[in-house]
Amino acid sequence: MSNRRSFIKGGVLGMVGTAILPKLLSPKIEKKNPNSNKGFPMVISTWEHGMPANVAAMEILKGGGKAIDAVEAGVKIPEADPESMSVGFGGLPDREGNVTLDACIMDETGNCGSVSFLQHIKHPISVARKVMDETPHVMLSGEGALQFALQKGFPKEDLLTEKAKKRWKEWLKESKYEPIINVENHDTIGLLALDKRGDISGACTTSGLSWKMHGRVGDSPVIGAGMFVDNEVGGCCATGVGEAVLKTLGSFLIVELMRQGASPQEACEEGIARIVKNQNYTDMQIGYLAINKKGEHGAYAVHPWFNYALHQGGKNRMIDSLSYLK
Ligand code: SD4
Repeated sequence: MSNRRSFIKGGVLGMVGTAILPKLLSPKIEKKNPNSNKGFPMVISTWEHGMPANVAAMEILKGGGKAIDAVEAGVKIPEADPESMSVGFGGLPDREGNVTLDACIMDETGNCGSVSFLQHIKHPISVARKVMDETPHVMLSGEGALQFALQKGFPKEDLLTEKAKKRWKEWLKESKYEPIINVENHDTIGLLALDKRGDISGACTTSGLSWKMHGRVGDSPVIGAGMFVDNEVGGCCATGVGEAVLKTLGSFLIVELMRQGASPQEACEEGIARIVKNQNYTDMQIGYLAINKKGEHGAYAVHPWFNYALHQGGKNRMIDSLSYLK
């Protein structure tokens, strides 16, 4: 534990360029990673809604399918589930009662697509996929993203369920906006997959922070913030208060740390260290998941009670993340 703390204090990137890095990132440190299961195919995703998402993604990988198809199929499960109140259909709305969605997807070639501030479409991840596959762009936002989705044949739907509406009405009584510490334990889904070929892809989709300002966009649709993949190195995704992730471009940072030799666990810890260094972290939760090409993974959060689903070695299970605050 003291090693982890001192690692965080020093900061991996602070060492880059000083030639200390290769020593710091020796295999000796990597062995301490409690999460260093190996092997692929694998799927990893945030929170409990990751369990059924992993199953859908693994179905594709087991049949020899591509990671990019697996990540899309996986996150569509919570997107369509009204009980998952922070993703897609049934997501909690903004202050004005609008469900606005953010999503991004990235494949093993570095291709990516994203939608932000999208309304009325149940599967923003599939719209993001179409942005990636069928346009020269990376991001479409708001009205333009909706127009594009409708042109592509996605149905226009009312995504505000009775249950979510009731919660919003309750909130309206006091209209108190505070960053949420994920007390509900079902949040943005970030999902990373490593297929049988050893290729990595990722997806991230959310209705964002509940009661947010209308028009607010979080980290989840921003490539490099909410999710990032570099097939030479690994992938990372984020959950939690998006502003903190955006300020540190967390997923890109973590993948770059792995490129420098950090294990996924070390890289996630440094990602969180960047946040707690400069931001008031006591009232916000952020969690990172990362994988590398070997099928090793890491997870770290500011607060305890971030958990994630790992499907690897024929077993799908929930794991509690390590955290900065104990
Ligand atoms: C956002 N990161 O919009 C998302 C929401 C989330 O825990 O993950 N909340 O900021």
